[in-house]
Amino acid sequence: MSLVAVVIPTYNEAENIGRVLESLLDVARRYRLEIRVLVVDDNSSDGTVEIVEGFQARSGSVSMLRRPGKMGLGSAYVDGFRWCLRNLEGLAVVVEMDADGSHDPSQLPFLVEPILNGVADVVIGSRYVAGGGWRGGSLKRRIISRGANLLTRISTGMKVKDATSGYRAIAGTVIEKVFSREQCFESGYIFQVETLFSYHKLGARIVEAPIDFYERGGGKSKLNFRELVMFAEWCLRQFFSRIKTGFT
Ligand SMILES: Nc1nc2c(ncn2[C@@H]2O[C@H](COP(=O)(O)OP(=O)(O)O)[C@@H](O)[C@H]2O)c(=O)[nH]1
Ligand SMILES: [Mg+2]
Repeated sequence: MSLVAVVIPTYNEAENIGRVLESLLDVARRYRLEIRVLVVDDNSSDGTVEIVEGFQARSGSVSMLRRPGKMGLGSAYVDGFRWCLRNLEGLAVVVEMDADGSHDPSQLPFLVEPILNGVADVVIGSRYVAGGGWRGGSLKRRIISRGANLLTRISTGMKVKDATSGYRAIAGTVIEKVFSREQCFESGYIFQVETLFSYHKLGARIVEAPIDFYERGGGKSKLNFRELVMFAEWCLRQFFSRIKTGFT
């Protein structure tokens, strides 16, 4: 069991996806990782699909799951994970990664290694542990990220420093336990925190590895005010349900 699946959701990422796929395949070659990249695209209209198809024609390591319209980051991951469970054999690790150049493919081996070595079940690429950090990015984005992490800590009680990071590796066994059931997950950005909390409650060994987090290459962020409200609502609901159960 050594297959590493990398799931990348895309919505209009034509300016970035080519570079990300190129360097992922290069890193896999250099580190001799058996890799399968799955792009989950929500009917991008900017040429993203055609670029990914170009890679598919050249490499057996790239696949694409196409959905009819923009259905949210979380739901793209759920469909992507279920695709991996159905289609890939020997799935050791699943990596989540953005398509916009914020996550550096050359750091992927450090996220995957602790899982392949059997010392962790979930590895978060973290901006908030020693050695990690923002490389660019506006003050507003940094404040939103810090605020979201603070809310997460208060509402879930998890000690994780970067619970909202979208660059993470998860053991295939954990993915199977959590996503082979017909359970519903949040469709938006809160998915990252919600799923981390599920892994935590399962008793998964969660560790953080430092990453450099870059400003997106080109194109626009899809994080909007509505997503932030949904994030805060989820945290509040979680907080009150923990009060009811006496913070057990
Ligand atoms: N398939 C799909 N991908 C999405 C959706 N929303 C965001 N993404 C992708 O998720 C990743 C993170 O989104 P981004 O806009 O960079 O969020 P930010 O990093 O928080 O600004 C990028 O690769 C986006 O293209 C969606 O509704 N569907
Ligand atoms: Mg981004």
